[in-house]
Amino acid sequence: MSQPPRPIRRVLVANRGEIAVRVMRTCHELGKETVAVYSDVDRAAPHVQLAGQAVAIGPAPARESYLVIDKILAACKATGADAVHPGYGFLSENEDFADACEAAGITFIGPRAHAMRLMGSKTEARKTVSAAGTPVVPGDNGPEGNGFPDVGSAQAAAARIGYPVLIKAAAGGGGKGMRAVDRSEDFLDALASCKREAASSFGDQHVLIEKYLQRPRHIEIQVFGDSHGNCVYLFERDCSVQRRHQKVLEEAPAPGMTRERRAAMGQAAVDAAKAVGYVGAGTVEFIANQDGSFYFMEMNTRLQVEHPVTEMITGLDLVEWQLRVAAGEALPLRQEQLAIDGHALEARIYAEDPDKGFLPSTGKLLHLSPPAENEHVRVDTGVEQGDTITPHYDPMIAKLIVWDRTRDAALARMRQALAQYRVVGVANNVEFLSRLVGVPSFAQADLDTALIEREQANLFPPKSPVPDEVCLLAALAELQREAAAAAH
Ligand code: MV4
Repeated sequence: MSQPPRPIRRVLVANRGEIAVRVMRTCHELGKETVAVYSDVDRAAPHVQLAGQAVAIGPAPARESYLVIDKILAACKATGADAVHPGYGFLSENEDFADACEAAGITFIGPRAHAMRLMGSKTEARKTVSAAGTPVVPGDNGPEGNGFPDVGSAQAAAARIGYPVLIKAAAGGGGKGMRAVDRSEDFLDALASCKREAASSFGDQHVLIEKYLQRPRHIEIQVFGDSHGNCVYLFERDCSVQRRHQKVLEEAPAPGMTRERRAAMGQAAVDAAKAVGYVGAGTVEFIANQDGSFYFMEMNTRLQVEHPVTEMITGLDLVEWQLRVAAGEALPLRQEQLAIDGHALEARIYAEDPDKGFLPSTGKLLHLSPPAENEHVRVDTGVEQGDTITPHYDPMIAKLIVWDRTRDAALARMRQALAQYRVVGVANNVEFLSRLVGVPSFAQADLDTALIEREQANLFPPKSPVPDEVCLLAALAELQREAAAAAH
């Protein structure tokens, strides 16, 4: 298990946007050099400006640049990078990439491919963590654990579990291929429909059946393992506020969490991580009932988008921990030295149009003015005024993170920070987020994964027409801008 120390001097960040900037910042604080990789459209991007060296890796489409393992490895070789940080998304959970880095003698800042492989398959992950004692949703994966040979056995399993049940495509994920069934008389149609979708969407019609949790919450535990057998949990994040399985708002700690429940979930997460000898930053996702009972959903073997809320309540730098652990060091702190201080919220600022089904919005950021940063407000961004949001990548503008002593105080900070956020040039979700943090159920922490669905009336009020004087002022401002531009 223990590995000899592998000093890291120069880190190539195989990513772009806010996470590339964020990782480089910590690398520089630790005195490490950095290498950026960039596609043609990212040539002038902030992460390229920030890095010590930069390597062009090809055309804009990620499959021709950021996802090409050979290009990333060639960039490492060309710049003498001795480690790679994958960020999240792209190659961050690609086992072949992790293996290729190690084969090239380059430290992959993340877990070993073995852990990725085990946690990458939902059914394998369930088996592994269940054997470690981590609670999984009451359900049935079929006689051999990979689906039901016939309708009768599926129907019998549903009756044993007890309605309502959820039929899930075994090869599915992200909410695709799921059917909730309230009554036994609806089961056969739902089963047929789920199998059809599973076969067409995932090429595998196997399904599993679980007890359906109604009004669930998504609560995840940040875990960290080192190569000396140590593993700790850095408490929880509540990510229940989602839209179509995309997280919109995250917070830490989870409202209503008791000390006992936190310890139980933390231990269950550490047990799951230890079961695969997990090294590095990982997140164990649980689905929880309103009464607090919780069940393993999946384990993500990467640093998550929402890691800053954990950093804000623990005062730790998770990328620093990643670098230290990847270099073979032991975890900087033991479990009993970790504590929660205050409450943090994160809102994901996106170039998308809430009035058009959150369609991504591309274009030039004519004006971009985030709120001022201080000990209460943090803005992780990978774009600056004048940059263009392109259709090639996730249209994230920034992550807005706030912290204060209590949730109510943090909520007030978020409302204030959102009110100060100026984005002109692309449609964006700032006003939507402002409404979201204002709805009573969110303010009162009455959370579940259907909150946005349930609050449609408050979140999408009828649009009032733009008053004429506002149009006139906008036209005047535009004329003045054009005149000023022409004068230079
Ligand atoms: C569930 C569930 C209710 N009962 N499983 C959605 C995608 C995948 N992460 C698992 N998901 C769910 N599984 C049972 N037995 C409700 C969901 C679910 C959900 C879970 C977490 C976060 C957001 C969600 C949104 C819709 C449904």
